[in-house]
Amino acid sequence: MGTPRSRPPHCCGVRAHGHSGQHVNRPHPRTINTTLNTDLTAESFQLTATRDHIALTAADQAGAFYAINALIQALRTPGVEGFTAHSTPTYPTRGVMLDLARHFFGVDTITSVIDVASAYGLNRLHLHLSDDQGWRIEIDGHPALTERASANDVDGGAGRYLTLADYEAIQEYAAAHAMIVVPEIDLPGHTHALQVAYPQVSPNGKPREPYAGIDVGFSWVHLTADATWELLDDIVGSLARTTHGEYLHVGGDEVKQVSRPEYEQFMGRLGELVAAHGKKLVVWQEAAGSPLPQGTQVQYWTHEFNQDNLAQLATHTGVEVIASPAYHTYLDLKPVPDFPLGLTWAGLVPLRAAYEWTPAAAMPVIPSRMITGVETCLWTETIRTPHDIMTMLLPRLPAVASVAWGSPVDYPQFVHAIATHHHTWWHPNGWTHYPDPDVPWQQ
Ligand code: TNX
Repeated sequence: MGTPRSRPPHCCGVRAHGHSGQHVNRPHPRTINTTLNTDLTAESFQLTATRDHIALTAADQAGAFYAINALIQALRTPGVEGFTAHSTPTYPTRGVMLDLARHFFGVDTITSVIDVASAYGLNRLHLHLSDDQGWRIEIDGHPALTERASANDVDGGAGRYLTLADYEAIQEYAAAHAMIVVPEIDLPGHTHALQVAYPQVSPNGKPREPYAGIDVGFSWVHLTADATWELLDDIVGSLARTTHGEYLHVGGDEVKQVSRPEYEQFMGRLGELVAAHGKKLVVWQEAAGSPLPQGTQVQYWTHEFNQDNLAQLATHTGVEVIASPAYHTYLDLKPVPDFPLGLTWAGLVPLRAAYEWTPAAAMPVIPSRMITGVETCLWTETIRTPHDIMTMLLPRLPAVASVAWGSPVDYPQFVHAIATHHHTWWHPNGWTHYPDPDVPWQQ
């Protein structure tokens, strides 16, 4: 039996022993014991296998899911006859964000992202469902939103949107993979598409044409009009009723033409509205400093803006921070300068940068006790196909996931495991990946 080590299921999460030569002599256990132990830390598991016996102990459904993933991974590894593995994630929130607004992707693509993310122990799927280019989710009582504001992508593609049936199917699929869905409606900026459908919520009330470019920061809703708040009440109400999880993300980023006091008042009122509909709030970092309800999660994404409002977080109690620093976690940024896909506004994100970082060091302005999550983001201005998605996610998503789990940091071992254990099951699933030169790919 190997020595127990704290490793996540995704990062070569097993300590193997045994050796079988040419013909793989996989374990043939006679018994399997499974135990639920609710005294263990949430989402954790312990796993031991010998030739005759497998013992699996999990804290909950998520822990059992991760244990079984680790077991399958070990059974796929030639030469392994026995192993032990146990793991507890460092951060309770471990997310992946997919932008459906710049380019729309349907249920099949979203479920394949769930397959990848859940295999690497991520437990949150954040869907960016509205932006200047499109509105991507059906809202009860407002067919105009999806009829008028969803029919284009960046570059003028066909767009489309998730019906409420699609949304329910995605949430059920996510739940079966120990993931929860957090929908995002971005407010008060990034709202050009909303104003195409409802010009009465725009600052000047004038009609608008669909937008297919990639500029940011040029749109915002009228911050105080009754028309704005009546519509937002319906939108938040519909999302709250149809979302299984406890969080709604309401954006708050890149609002450039509005004064800070007006902005903070708007975000405060939006927080109250979300709370009135029974949900907690996630907001981008710009909203820190606004009067936010207890339990709000603030998502950090850039060091390029003034951080004074973030410093105020230290005085808040009951507010948490999710780490999404662009130069480590934005997988829409190119891994190398001449990469055909992706943006470069925050520099490059090579594999090593996605792997070797800590939330505390990446966000020096945030007290580390406030950091409860890590989330990787895939914005889709330049991402047009499911293959593009996988090319950007693999192999960098496993790298960010290992930070979220708090796995032991060993880059040579990580790239070796990607080449030997991981790559072999990406292929049968049809998942493309960037052939990163740091990884000793086989065949
Ligand atoms: C910044 S991150 C944005 C998005 C862009 C992304 C591109 C954030 C809150 N806003 O609108 O799509 O950069 O990397």
